[in-house]
Amino acid sequence: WHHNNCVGNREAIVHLFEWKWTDIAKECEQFLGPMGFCGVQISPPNEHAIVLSPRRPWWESYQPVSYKLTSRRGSEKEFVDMVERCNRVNVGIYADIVINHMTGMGRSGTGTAGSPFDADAHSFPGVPYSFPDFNDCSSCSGCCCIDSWTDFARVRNCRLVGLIDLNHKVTHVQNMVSGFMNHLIDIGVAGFRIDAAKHVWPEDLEIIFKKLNNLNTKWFPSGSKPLVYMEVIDMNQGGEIQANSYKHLGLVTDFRYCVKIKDSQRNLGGIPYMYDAGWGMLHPDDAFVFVDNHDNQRGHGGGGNILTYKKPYEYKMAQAIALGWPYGQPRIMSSFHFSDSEAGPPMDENDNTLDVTINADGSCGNGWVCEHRWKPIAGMVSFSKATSGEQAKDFWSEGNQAAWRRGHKGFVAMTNQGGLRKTFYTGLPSGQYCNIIQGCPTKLGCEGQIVNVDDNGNAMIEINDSENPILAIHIEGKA
Ligand code: ARE
Ligand code: CA
Repeated sequence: WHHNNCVGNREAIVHLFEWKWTDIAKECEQFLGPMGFCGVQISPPNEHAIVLSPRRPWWESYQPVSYKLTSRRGSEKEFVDMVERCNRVNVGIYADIVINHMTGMGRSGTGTAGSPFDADAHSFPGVPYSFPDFNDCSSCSGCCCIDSWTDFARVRNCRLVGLIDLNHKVTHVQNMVSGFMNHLIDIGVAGFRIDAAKHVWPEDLEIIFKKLNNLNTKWFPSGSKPLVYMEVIDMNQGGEIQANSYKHLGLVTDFRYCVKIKDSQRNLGGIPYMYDAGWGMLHPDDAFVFVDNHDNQRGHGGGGNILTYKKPYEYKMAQAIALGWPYGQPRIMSSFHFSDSEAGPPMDENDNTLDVTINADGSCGNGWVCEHRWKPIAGMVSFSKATSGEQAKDFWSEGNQAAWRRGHKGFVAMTNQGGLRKTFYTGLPSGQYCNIIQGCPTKLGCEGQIVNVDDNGNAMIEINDSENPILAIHIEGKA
């Protein structure tokens, strides 16, 4: 449950937040496969509630109604087609799954797949779940909500923001959840993000994970287990549940990394010191890391004060550090533009999610940000693939400038204070390399700056692009 199942040396997983399956299939073929992405984290694939007030917020997807694969993002048929087409171009699908709870109290009606439900009656015939499958309120206070973060029984048995809480000690629940996961595995997914894992007892998750099938051998080596990465928000608040208590079950999100990466972007000399065991951070080998996620980019999930697409200069540099400095399993956020933190994805007057359109310059239209297509970020994804497994060496920093190499596979430099002009040992074989921050080499040649590495592996490194003051070259990016 720790292996990322990436094909070859691919490393980066991109969260195509709220994208439709049809658009993801195209993106795998046209961009993600060729650029060296490992995979896509998709938004929850199963049936969820339809929320009309506020009008179709993004978070309705986190209110399950059944495990039928019809959601706002597409049908089961479209889902299967996406998984096949992405796998065919070596891009895995990592499904975000919501297994801690169903929808919230007060909601009833019909879900996105047409299943009736009534949360107050704990009735979900589409699974089916009924009263005995849920936690009662005996470990909770009057509200039955989570009103203490240090009482582990309340955190795990009571209702997260009013969402009715499944009891994973019930065999039927274990079977429904593992059955849902196995359905996805059999279709061909490579792994899972476990939403709200902190709210499920680790021993119950273990029972569920032990029931999982191996990955589909049409795409994966026989005996492969799905990757699981669990969402556990742990900011080292005294007495709260720790991310470390889930690491035996798979990778675990490290939200402290979001703070650390922001600090190191501000002060580049701090890059090698991001791992702070004293702050209770997960060891990098256990950590699932990101500059921002769909919650904290909009102040949900205890977030805020982190870097997002709204600060492009800082964001691109932080992302270059995240993909250039070896640390954990990296995920890249790909957003839709928002000002209202509740607002759902771009949609038409009938609430249908708009297509992701691609402009002539490779950027996205229709309200989609597509950070993953920003040249410095896409270039660094190719860097992460080319340098996978290589340690960082010869870290150099002076003032607010830094550089390092990745074995003999790649070299990065960046500056936060004007230009940089200096000779470095890059570790690379002699030749001409393309600064992939400005564009990867294509059939037409290198779009940006060319760097000449001499017979001794040295090169004159010059940075004078004030918008993207970063330079990165790697073994798969010869000019
Ligand atoms: C929505 C409404 C609520 C309403 C509820 C039920 O916003 O007002 O009560 O529906 O009707 C997302 C949104 C929620 C949304 C929910 C369901 O963020 O706003 O509620 O979907 O539609 C904790 C959890 C962590 C969780 C965050 C948000 O530990 O697991 O809260 N993150 C995941 C997802 C979210 C998603 C859910 C879980 C629910 O990534 O997108 O919610 O499936 C401290 C603690 C953290 C805590 C944090 C915030 O930092 O240490 O553990 O995170 O505070 O409380
Ligand atoms: Ca729970």
